[in-house]
Amino acid sequence: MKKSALQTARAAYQPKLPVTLTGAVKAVEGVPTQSVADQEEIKKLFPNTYGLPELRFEKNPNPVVGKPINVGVILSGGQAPGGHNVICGLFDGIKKINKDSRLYGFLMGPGGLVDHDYIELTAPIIDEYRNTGGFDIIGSGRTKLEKKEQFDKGLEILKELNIKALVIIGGDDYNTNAAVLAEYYKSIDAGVQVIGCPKTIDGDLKNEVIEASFGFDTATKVYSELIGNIQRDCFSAKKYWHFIKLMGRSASHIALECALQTQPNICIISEEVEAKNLTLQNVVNSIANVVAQRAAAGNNFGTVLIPEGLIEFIPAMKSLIAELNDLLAKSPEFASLSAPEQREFVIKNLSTDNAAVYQSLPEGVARQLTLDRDPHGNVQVSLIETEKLLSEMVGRRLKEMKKEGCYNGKFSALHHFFGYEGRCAAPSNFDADYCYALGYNAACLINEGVTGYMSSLRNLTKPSVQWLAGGIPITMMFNMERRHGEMKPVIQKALVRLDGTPFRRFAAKRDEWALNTSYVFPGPIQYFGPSEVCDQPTKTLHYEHLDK
Ligand code: FBP
Repeated sequence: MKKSALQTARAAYQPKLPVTLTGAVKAVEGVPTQSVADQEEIKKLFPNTYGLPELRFEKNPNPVVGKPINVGVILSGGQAPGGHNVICGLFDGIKKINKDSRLYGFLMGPGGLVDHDYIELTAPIIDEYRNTGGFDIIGSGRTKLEKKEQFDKGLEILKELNIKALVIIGGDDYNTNAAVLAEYYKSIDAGVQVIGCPKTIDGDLKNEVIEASFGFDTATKVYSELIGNIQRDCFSAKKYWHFIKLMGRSASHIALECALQTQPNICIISEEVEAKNLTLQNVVNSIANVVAQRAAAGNNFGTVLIPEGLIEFIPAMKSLIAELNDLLAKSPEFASLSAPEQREFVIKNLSTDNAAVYQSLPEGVARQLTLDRDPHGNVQVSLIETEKLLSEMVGRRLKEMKKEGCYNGKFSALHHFFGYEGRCAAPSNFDADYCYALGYNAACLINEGVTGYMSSLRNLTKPSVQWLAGGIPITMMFNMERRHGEMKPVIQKALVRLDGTPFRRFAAKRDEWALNTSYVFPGPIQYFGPSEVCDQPTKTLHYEHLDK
């Protein structure tokens, strides 16, 4: 494939490892850990991998030469910038342990393990992908690894290739699967370690011990560039309201980070909508009020950021979606019905309140709510056109306000959805370094012989050489949640904290941003140049560190 000039220049970038990882390391054990909730239940489900200690790496003054080790790697879920560097770091890490170590990549996600689809990742292949965006080196997929038959089938190929450790790069769902797999392989003495790496542009795989998931930094920088460009256009033309939906299936971290970077007129935060028990109409009214106030000052333009997951956080909608999830999970016949029959089926089988909410929605949106769930039972919110739903309803509300004499402006809306534009961007310096170090660190965890751990780097607002490396038992992040109509142990998703500094900074400024036009235009990611332009972490990470 022909390379762009940037790709060629970027291939030469050498990610900066934390100092600790630049030589031989030894692991120092912390105290035994507990899951974040439902401890007794989770302990019972994970008898072999529950309660393990946190691990911190230190330099080892007495290194020993490691034995060659064969490792498998899987990319899973949505693409996130930096995935290739995790694999490059892992490759370099296992080669550093012993030059005869080998790396195998399972193709198109976890399904590749079950179907025995793989390639060996050799140095020439790895070198083609250093510091590039995308997951195309081995592809990704959303197959859920949860059944014993899948684990056993996977084990056949792992044994055949003499693979002693498997690295699963994924979000909360796939790291949940990694922990389940680690427990199973340990319980049958399979001799295969499983290590997870925190990936997702959504930024919702983080907690006290995992500071950030990779990809969030680059993706939010790309979206912020686009929002900035739109704001400059909107400020120049002064005639459109731009409704911009941003990816982030559940949490609003992406929307919040982009708001902090670009200072739009409005940004909705789903977690706040839920906490305040707002209805869809409340949200619409608040947007319409800002539109009216700006119109009164002669400004018939503006920007509204909408998190993709909003719909699931509106309490009435949440209850409707939860009931729909259960109903659809136990109604296989639903898929074969025609569209009108499906509507009738849903209305007939839902509780009265939820059926009323369902019927009150525009038909298109109601239908979008019943589309296929992903393999983890999640509604595919990226298919729901919330930006259009909101602008339509705002338009209607403004007409009423005109009649009431409290609005006298022009409202013309344009719609955007930013998601895929950022998921495969060339990783920022932060993500290039973070991902490479996550992969390299995973190799160190493998060398320690541990299983059921997530690769972890902390102190992320400091230059990468000062990051702290180690491993976190995945079961520590677990709680019990309802999935596909059943209670399951899963990694707790990190939602936007309304008491956290990132949200509080936004909340303190949003009224000013609503009425005054205070747009910021971040411009494109810079890979070369002064550190204050090239190496800044996200504002979210920066403000979260102020909370520590
Ligand atoms: P992950 O949680 O797997 O990282 O996916 C993130 C994401 O980009 C979400 O923001 C989005 O809702 C979803 O993937 C879309 O996935 P797909 O392209 O498979 O429909």
